[in-house]
Amino acid sequence: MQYSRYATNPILPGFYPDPSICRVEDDYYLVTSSFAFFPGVPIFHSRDLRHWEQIGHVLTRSSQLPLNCRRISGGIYAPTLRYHDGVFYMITTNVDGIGDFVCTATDPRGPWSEMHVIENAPGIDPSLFFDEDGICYMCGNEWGKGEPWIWAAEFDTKTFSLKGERKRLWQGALRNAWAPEAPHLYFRDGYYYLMIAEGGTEFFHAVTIARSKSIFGPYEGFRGNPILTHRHLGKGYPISNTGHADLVENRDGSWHMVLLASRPYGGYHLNMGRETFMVPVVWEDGWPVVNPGVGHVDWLCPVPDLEDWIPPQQDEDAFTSPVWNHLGCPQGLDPVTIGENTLRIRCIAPPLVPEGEESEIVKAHALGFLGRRQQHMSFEARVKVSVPPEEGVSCGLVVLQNDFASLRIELTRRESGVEARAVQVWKDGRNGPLEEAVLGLSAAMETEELVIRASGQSFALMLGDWTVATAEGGFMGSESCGGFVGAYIGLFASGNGEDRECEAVFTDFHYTGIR
Ligand code: 6LW
Repeated sequence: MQYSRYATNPILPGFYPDPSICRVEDDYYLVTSSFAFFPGVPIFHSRDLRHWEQIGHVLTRSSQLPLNCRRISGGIYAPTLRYHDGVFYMITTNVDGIGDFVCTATDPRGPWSEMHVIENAPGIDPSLFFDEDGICYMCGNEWGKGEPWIWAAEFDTKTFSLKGERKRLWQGALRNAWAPEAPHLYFRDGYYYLMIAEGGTEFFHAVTIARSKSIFGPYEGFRGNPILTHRHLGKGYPISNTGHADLVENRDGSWHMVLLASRPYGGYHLNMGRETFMVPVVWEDGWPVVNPGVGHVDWLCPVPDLEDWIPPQQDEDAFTSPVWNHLGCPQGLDPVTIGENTLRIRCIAPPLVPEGEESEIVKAHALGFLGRRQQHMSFEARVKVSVPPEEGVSCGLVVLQNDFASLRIELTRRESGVEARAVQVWKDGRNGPLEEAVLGLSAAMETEELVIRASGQSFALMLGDWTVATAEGGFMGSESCGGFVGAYIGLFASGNGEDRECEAVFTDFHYTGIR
């Protein structure tokens, strides 16, 4: 490959799994999963495959994103993004009782349409494919009941419904395949290609492919499958879990693949969850070769010599930046009021972490939380916060993998004054009881600078320059606490069981990542 330019992997660091990409002339667009975070389905733009700008989200209204889930890893699974005849189509699954649906837009920056729910479309990971004659097909997976299959059917883009029967296409390259999912269809040189993921989204993840002369098959699996996996590289390899991929053809006829992978650190700990990576692809004898000459995903990804493009600068520390997310969809009175440099969070009832076994964190919909992804193994996050005058309320800074794994530094108003506490929440094993431990205590002022500093898995929970406690962070890896998300750095306030009118006020937030 003769390229002299490189993109740096991961192209989207932090929890950005299940990427899907499409190109319109010189512009590339990419979406990822978002689970129970709101707004949902972040969307990115690039013109050179090296720099990516988040241009917003697809699901920005509560009507598009009903989240009734009781877990952070519910909600929105794997979206696919496609463009046809002036219209962008985003198809995805809301696993909280909605199923597969499509939203459309003529401008990827929005507005996006309301959701069009698709009847009779089982499974997850739906995908659309527009054939050369303009006919659209939908494919997805059937998994869970009986044998797993990838299916496809003609899809009516006017009524957003399946036309005719669903046909079974392929069961994957592996005998007794585990989790054939993430199907995407492509057409090239007289063949329909069906690319999927197999092996499950963890260590055994892999990308496999089959092809057929006819869209509904029969599909012939590639003898060289899997075309990509890192499972043979062992758990010490710094890029793990490669899978769930999508292909894009560049203007010059070359191809790239975007995919999810994880970066374990400090042991086999995947705190940042699944991130978006990219690799070049060439076609040999009618089949794809991923990263030719290398055979796996690398830190650098050669890209075509596209015109230099610098995305508009965004201040990600400003609370108005699209990097910030709610947890659960705010309904009715939103406790979070966002100004550019000031964030106010009302001290509503639910504590940040549930006391019982069952998660309440997402059920609360309007939890007093706003967060952004942890994107680096080593980082520092700092924020100034003023604790409200009512006794019993808390506010603070948290690194949160899910409601069973977090580290936080918080201020609590007591009768005797303000107390700072460093707290760890964890479960002993995935099914063990929920534990909460106060790692350190300190007297504090009404307004403090809260700091979380991570040097790899060594975390310090601080008041300004004073370390209240330290902790090892490996317990926040998604491989041990389960689920599909990655760590967030969040600001929160709580009435600790009582709805209060008062608000915590946050200013001067700074996140600094150390690569
Ligand atoms: C997604 C599935 C998967 O729907 O994990 O990596 C699921 N693969 O394709 C959640 O991200």
